[in-house]
Amino acid sequence: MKIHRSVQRFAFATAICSTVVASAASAAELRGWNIHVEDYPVSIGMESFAEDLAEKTGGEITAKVYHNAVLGDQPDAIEQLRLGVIDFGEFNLGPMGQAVPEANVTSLPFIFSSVPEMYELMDGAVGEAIGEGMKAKGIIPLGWYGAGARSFYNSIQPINTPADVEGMKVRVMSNDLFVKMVEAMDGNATPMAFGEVYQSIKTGVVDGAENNPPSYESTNHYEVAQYYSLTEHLIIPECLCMSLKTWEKLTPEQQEITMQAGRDSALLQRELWAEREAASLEKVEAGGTTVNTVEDKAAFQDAMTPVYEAFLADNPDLTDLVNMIRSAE
Ligand code: BDP
Repeated sequence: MKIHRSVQRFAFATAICSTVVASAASAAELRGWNIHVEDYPVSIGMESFAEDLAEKTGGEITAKVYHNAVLGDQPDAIEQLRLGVIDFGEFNLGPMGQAVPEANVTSLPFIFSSVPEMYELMDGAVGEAIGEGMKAKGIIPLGWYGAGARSFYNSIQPINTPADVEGMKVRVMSNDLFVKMVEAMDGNATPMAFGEVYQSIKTGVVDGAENNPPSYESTNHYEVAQYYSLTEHLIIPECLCMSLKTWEKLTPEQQEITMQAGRDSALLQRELWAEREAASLEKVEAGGTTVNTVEDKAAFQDAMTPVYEAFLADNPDLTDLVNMIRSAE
């Protein structure tokens, strides 16, 4: 019911905006997409963004965050954002890569050497280049959120070498690059919606998946896949973004407030992220997960050579961006 009412309200406000003046945006309650549970660092960041917007615009802009992917799965939500059906959302640059080629560079395995390096580069020229690519596709980045490093987990055995992935059925996010990544280790990759993974592992449709500790924990995947191996093969940034269609309805002053609120919420989220990561690892270990470190990460990095070769052959214009990241100190 609530969703319907706000859709109607939004449609009404949109109609006014297009015929009267930009400030009519104040009549709409913005709809925000989020895939995570309510107490997740991303969710808390988004709620603080919504509160900030309302407060700093004196109630001219109000926003509601819809958690738990109730507004749809991530690839669909990105399309809806571009269409302006969803006003804002927090997205992983993995699924974003389908629409924004520049975002794909961050989905290359081991491209960032650490999470602090990722933040530094995203806050600088790399983030700017990716942001330009997003804008060209109708998406305005407001703040770069963090999602730590993703590692493999499964119900069969600890992973120590790429050969341990051979023949394993692994769920990946929707993006060809992740299929290629798993195939480079002779595993079988299945792209699948986040919300379907628990049941799929439980019923043996897949043997496991890969994600950061907070997502592995918050989804309870650790209950059904009790080997978590710290391969840390992907460090993919996330983005609090607004639809260009919504953005264009804001006054310059409202845009400035929105941008600042987005940046501030990212700083909060990054802080909360570090705490949650430690707490999640503790929780899954207490819940019976065996966590193993991976001594020979270079073996996994070497296995990714064909992924890079294919990517650069398909996207020669992204070579500079890839090199900009790889050459960072
Ligand atoms: C989480 C990301 C979320 C992705 C999810 C996934 O925060 O955006 O949808 O992984 O694996 O870490 O689908």
